[in-house]
Amino acid sequence: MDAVLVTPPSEGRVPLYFKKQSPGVCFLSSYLRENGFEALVVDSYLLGLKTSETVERILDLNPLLIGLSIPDVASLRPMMEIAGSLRSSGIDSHITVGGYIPTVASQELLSSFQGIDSIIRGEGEVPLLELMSALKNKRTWENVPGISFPKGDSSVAVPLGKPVQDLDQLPLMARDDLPYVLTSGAREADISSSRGCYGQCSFCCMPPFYDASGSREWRGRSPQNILNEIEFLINHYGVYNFHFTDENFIGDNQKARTRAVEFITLFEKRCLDIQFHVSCRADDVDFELFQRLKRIGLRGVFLGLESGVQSMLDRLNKRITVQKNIKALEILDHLEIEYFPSYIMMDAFTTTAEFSENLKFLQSNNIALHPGYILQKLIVMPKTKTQYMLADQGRLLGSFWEGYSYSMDESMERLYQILSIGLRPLIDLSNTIHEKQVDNSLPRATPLLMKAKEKVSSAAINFSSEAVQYILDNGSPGTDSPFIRKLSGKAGDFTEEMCKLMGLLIEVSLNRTG
Ligand code: B12
Ligand code: SF4
Repeated sequence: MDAVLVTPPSEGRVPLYFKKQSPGVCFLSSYLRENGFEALVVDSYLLGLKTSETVERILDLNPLLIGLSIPDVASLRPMMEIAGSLRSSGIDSHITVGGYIPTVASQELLSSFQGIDSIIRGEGEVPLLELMSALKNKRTWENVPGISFPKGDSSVAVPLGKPVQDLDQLPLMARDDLPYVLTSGAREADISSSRGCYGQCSFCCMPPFYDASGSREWRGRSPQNILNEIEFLINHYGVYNFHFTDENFIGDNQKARTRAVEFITLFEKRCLDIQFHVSCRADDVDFELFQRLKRIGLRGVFLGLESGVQSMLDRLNKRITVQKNIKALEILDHLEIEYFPSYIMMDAFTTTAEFSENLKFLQSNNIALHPGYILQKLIVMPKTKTQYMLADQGRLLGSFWEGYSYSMDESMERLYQILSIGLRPLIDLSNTIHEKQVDNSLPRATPLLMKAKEKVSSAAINFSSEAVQYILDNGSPGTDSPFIRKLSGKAGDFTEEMCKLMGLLIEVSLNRTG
């Protein structure tokens, strides 16, 4: 075997809806294959392999090159263990790492990550192929653009090459694990149709990743190239449900808008019976565009709302107004397109008044959101503007290796504790509904189910509003005070009622399919 590309094992249980292929390593694998090399993905995250099982698989394959993908900080420890075990087993393959973390933090990794030979920064296709060719032909690899490697007490970083401009030049991502996804995982195929993001949101890891990769510019595959992939997936795997994983499926510049319109026109002509989901910013939502997208199969939108409070949107550098967020919601509601908002309820500076305003925004816009979102604290990702801002203000806690954090003001901390206890039953219930939709024991979207979701969401919002009002009026109660017990009791009773309804729904849908 020439190359094995590995995704990190998960330390906890992976929910069904996360059991998907990893587009990054699948692109790398197909790019190497297209250029004449044998390449295989060992997707430990998807297949639920433990660290030791991952190491065994790699050792069995005994490849010339091992590529470890590290998308987030939590994956660092398992990947270090894998590299360490491989080395102590005596394997002499070249071990390289790539992905978001190695790209933005190559220095940190090289100074502490024993056992690896190199890091490939940025988008990996071209440099990985060059590295692979050099190893196979026993040439020097130390001059591959975008590679970093340890040298003596320090390290070398070869300047980046240009990222691939025309994404149509890349082969379609490898689909070896798609049958597993369709039978035992998310039951839909992920498609990556663009790269780059024009946003500058301070909390997001995309700007630092694309900056360190050589270009932030939005680049989209052509509509015909996407259609080819979808037809291939229908014909070979019988899949009709798709999820576009792009940061922004629509994009903001003229080129991107033109692609969206051409995409719609092409799919209108083909009349495929498909369903798909996309992600975008609220200011990408345009009535006419989304009306046409719905007609060709758009069923849901992952919408980057982030907040319903202007002061928070400004702090997050979202560069959008609350009115624009509302407008997007009105359009999607009007078109009856389901949406899943990305929402940040709290950052280091959120006040109880802002939290309360955020809840009112959710309530007044009838946002049926997963109750877990109410506990959504801003996560500090390494090398983001947020990390630097918190450090400047002396508010940053934790470290690169264990993950960063911060403390909020006392009343917000107390509120967070209360809500963590009180919302738990509603969160568990929502997770169960979601899992049952993915494994098909509940229908994906029926009016009754939408109603149930709305009820859960509004119960969670009411519960949270009561808690925040109590704190505003009386100060923070202890976690075992009568007030908290009353609130938890209410949530518990409500959950019981909803569980009965869910049981009924499951029976109805089983009878329908049975
Ligand atoms: C699809 C997706 C998933 C899929 C696939 C995951 C994966 N590893 O690809 C699933 C559903 C499994 C998933 C799960 C999770 N995800 Co996710 N996911 C995404 C999403 C939407 C798209 C990623 C993608 O396909 N990009 C396109 C490909 C082409 O780019 P790429 O993966 O970066 O790969 C390129 C380069 O990085 C490089 N590269 C990557 N790996 C390697 C390896 C080597 C050896 C080399 C040389 C190069 C290289 O080359 C690739 C090709 O050019 C992003 C958000 C986004 N829009 O980017 C979030 C995102 C990556 N996920 C994120 C998170 C937090 C998670 C979870 C922790 C969620 C959770 N709560 O459990 C898990 C962790 C999973 C894991 N350990 O892999 C965060 C990561 C944040 C961070 N950096 O800290 C992101 C950025 C979302 C966000 N904004 O918060 N995710
Ligand atoms: S949050 Fe969305 S719009 Fe903002 S930078 Fe990240 S991907 Fe871009």
